[in-house]
Amino acid sequence: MFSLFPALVGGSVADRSALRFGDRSLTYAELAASAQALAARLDGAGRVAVWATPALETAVGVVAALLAGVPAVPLNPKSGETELGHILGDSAPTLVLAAPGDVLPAPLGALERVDVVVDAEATANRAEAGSGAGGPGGAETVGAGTVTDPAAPALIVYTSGTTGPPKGAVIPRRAIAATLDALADAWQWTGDDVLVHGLPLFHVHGLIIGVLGPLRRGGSVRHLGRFSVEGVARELGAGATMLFGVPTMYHRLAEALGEDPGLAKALGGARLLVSGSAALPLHDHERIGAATGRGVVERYGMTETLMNTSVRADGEVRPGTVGVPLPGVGLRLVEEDGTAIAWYEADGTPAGAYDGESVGEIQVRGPNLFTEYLNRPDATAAAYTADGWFRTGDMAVLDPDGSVRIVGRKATDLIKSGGHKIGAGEIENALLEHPGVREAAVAGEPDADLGERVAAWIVPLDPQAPPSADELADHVARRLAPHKRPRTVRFVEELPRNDMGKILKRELPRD
Ligand code: MCA
Ligand code: AMP
Repeated sequence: MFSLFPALVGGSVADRSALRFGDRSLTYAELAASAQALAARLDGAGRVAVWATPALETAVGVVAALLAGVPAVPLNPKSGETELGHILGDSAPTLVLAAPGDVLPAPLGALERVDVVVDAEATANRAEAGSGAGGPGGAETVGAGTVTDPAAPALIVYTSGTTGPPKGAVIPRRAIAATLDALADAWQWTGDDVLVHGLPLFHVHGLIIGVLGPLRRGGSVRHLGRFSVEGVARELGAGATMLFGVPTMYHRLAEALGEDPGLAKALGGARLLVSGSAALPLHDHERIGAATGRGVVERYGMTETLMNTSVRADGEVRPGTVGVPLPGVGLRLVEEDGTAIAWYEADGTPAGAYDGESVGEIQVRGPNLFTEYLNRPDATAAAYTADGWFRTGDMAVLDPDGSVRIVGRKATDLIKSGGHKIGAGEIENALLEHPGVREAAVAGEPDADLGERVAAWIVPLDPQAPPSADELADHVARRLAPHKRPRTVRFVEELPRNDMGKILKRELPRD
């Protein structure tokens, strides 16, 4: 029997808090009742879109879809019309799940809407009366999460590439279970843990690791709605044991430490502080370590692979490393010509001799991997080597103890800003649609807060009357998403190009 949420259907933690968003919360019994009632409604639906606001309804909607065995497509509620249109056209959902009060934009108007009704009291009563689709300890009826194929698609998460619109990574149920169980092993993560975070719920980090993770363990998650230093301090001071965040969030915590002695105490009292989605800079590691006496554990993953490596809870935190391969994950470093220079079997055994310094691309395989890019067999094939390893595009060296040290990435046209992956090509295309833009180039620039920020170089159609930087930022935010907007815009007379006409991004003028 394959079950994604044994705690949800098992009834052993029925009265424990499962989810809390602001002042609204659900126990496991209440979540089971709400989600199973909705699952009954979704049974037999094709794919379902989820309007993934940082709210209780998103978590309940996704759990319901998983219980019903129906693939869910989380949508960024700030997606602009071009991005939303692409995702809806590509994934072709049959309906959209949203909270009752949510106002959905035009591209969603054509879809049937199903409101996610979360009423703790009503659902608990229904569970008691046995009139729902199955109580927490009851028989596994509609989509109890135990009967479907582990290889069946669970989620389709859109992720940017270097060019073109985002691709839908099809994540099977097996990958979710495998990655969460591997993290449980690495982090000694149990049902007693209470996780706090303020991550968005349309990415792997916030949704799979940060919501489905606690639910698989039978533990609790307290979501802040939106990240704030105060919210983190409050929850860690009130019983939360773990914090998940992107480096930008840890940077903001590090900045606030000087002014807030309570924050250092709260962070110091956590069992585990985990950072991921981008590299946590040494300076922030050091500031947090010095003020709290606690190291920040880094783990390394990707939408397509879920989690690959982590510093273990009982391991040593060494800034700059993302830890060792997780149980079940095979990992190797490969040079440009295809030679593997370091190799870890899925059981953690190192194979072959590594020279201790050569840089190679990280390639992985294991049960944590996605199945395919939806409707993109070409891109799926290109993502794998002939012998079945997934090419991450991340470049790394290994420390003597096998810890992975990421040193860069192959594609210069991928930007990681605030932990969001952003493709330069996608933004260039959006900028070129602006009537005042003749040519556009986009690249990442170092940013103390965001890690990298999106920068654009624009050749205006009319040099005497170029569009304003704000107008271009709004244009991108409206079409794609606010986090993809250029934060720096430079107007130039021409873009540096090679003989083939390709833009030489390294030669773009920087201040
Ligand atoms: C600003 N805003 C605008 C505009 N300018 N809206 C429209 N048009 C504009 N021109 C709005 C934004 O919508 C937002 O609204 C607010 O102003 C601030 O936006 P922004 O500056 O982008 O936000 P920020 O303060 O810089 O956000 C920092 C952040 C955020 C909180 C760290 O970047 C974040 O949540 N990052 C997490 C990304 C993540 O989860 N990555 C995981 C993917 P409002 O105020 O209403 O919000 S990686 C992954 O999943 C893999 C597997 C892994 O390894 O983890
Ligand atoms: P995404 O496609 O949004 O899931 O982002 C995946 C990418 O984030 C990886 O390929 C890495 O480049 C980066 N990443 C994730 N975690 C880490 C980390 N702990 N340190 C450095 N880079 C990371």
